[in-house]
Amino acid sequence: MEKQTCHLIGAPVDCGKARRGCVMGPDAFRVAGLDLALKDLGHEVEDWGNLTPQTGPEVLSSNPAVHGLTETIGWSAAIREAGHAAVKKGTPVFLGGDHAISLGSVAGIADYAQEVGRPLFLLWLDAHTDIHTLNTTTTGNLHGTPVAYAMGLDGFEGFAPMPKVPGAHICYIGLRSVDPEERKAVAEHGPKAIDMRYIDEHGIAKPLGDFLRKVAAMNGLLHVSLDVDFLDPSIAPAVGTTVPGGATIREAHLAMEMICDSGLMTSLDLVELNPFLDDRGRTAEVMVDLTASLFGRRVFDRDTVRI
Ligand code: 6HN
Ligand code: MN
Ligand code: MN
Ligand code: MN
Repeated sequence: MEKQTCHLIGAPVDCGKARRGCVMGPDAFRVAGLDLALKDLGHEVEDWGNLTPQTGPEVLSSNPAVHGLTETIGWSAAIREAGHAAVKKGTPVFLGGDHAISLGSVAGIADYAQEVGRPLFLLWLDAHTDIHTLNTTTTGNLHGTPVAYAMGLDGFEGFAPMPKVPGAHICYIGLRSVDPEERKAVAEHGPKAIDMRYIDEHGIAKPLGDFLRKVAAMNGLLHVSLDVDFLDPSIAPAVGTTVPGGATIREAHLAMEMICDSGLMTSLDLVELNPFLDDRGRTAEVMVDLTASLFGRRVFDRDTVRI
């Protein structure tokens, strides 16, 4: 792959759910050697350090379950601004933090996509659909909402409006925990939803390849959002929302290798790593290895492999 300038943006957001620990995520990625892995591949790395949230007036939701709203809005604004600045210079890599960081990261990239007149596509690698609105969430955990916000669904009062990403430009892979209201939203708004059963039956290459071809055909920008719980908990225990039956290490690497080969990815989120739950850093290391595959690490080039 062409050499990139990777802009590491630490977003230690921990208010998108009740269980604490993602605040340590950005530093765990650093300790696990993310910058060195990227430099070893010949890329340039600029580490922006960790952002802090903007401050603003208190915002209350009419849904009493919702918590951490004002802080999450402040984080979104800060991450959006940084993401927008970074994507003009290179490839932003947002280091979460819980998945609420994507309320900001996707908005910042969408602002840029609108400026350059290109469509934005989202590849959401996750056990969950994260498509609740502030009105449908029953846990009140805002890390379960960024896809709905990106699509422009109602119920995000208090958040700055963002350029909409149409459902047809969104592809989920890895799904295995979807709430009833989310099921309805997916059916109605039309993201492509690849669940684990589909992967069991057909593998990951076919649906991912189809989506990447569509992004290429439309000259799209591609934002990849990688939630730790996309992976099976046996290989990635350090996440608060483990769901059994996730992607294997090879399914995940194959996805990264295919995305890399496509040359389409323009920004990346690494989210939901909770180092407090990790087993001697192994989840952080798996995430760094996957990121390395995404940025070109290979066993062999495809033309060296002889069959
Ligand atoms: N994540 N649907 C559940 C909820 O609380 O709304 C889980 C959300 C998980 C969020 O994967 O980033
Ligand atoms: Mn998620
Ligand atoms: Mn998830
Ligand atoms: Mn829910």
